[in-house]
Amino acid sequence: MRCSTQGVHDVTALDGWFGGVARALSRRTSRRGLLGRLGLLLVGGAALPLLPVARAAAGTGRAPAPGEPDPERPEGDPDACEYWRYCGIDGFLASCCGGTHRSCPPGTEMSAVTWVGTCRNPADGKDYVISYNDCCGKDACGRCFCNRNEGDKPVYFPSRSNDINWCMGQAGIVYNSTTAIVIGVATDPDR
Ligand code: ABN
Repeated sequence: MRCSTQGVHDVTALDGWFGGVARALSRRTSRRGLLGRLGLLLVGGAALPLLPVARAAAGTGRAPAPGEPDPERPEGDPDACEYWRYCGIDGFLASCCGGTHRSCPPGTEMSAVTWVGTCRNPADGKDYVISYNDCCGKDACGRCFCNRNEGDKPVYFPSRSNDINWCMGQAGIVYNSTTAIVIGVATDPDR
């Protein structure tokens, strides 16, 4: 039996090593430590809604639907086709072409004749009459084409159609882009 003493030494050393590891582990995973970590997780979870990403949809508890104002910019973005005033538009947004949603780009002239639509402003829930005046006298802008057509009627009903080049009465007949100008609050004819 030559190897028995060696074997006993090995087992004792291994026992000692495992014992040390187990003690270190139990020191690090004490019940108090575990509770502390659980507490940290709970506090961290509760703080998540305070982060900027979660705050974007604050108040409603959800992301804004298309056409609804962004809580960060309730007045809307006049460069975006989804902007509330463009509900009945068919054309290139003047605001993307050097002008604004209310003014024509430099070098163009606003059409005198136009068509009007009615759009709801989601910021106050009111309906507004919008005049879609075309900007005339320069080549088609080609940027930010927007075709929403709410309330649009076929061209044989010209006063209710947005599919008409309203520059036709102007000296510069060439169509460039379109504005969206509020001309008043819409009143309900049934009231
Ligand atoms: N009113 C915008 C427009 C211009 C030219 C042709 C169609 C529509």
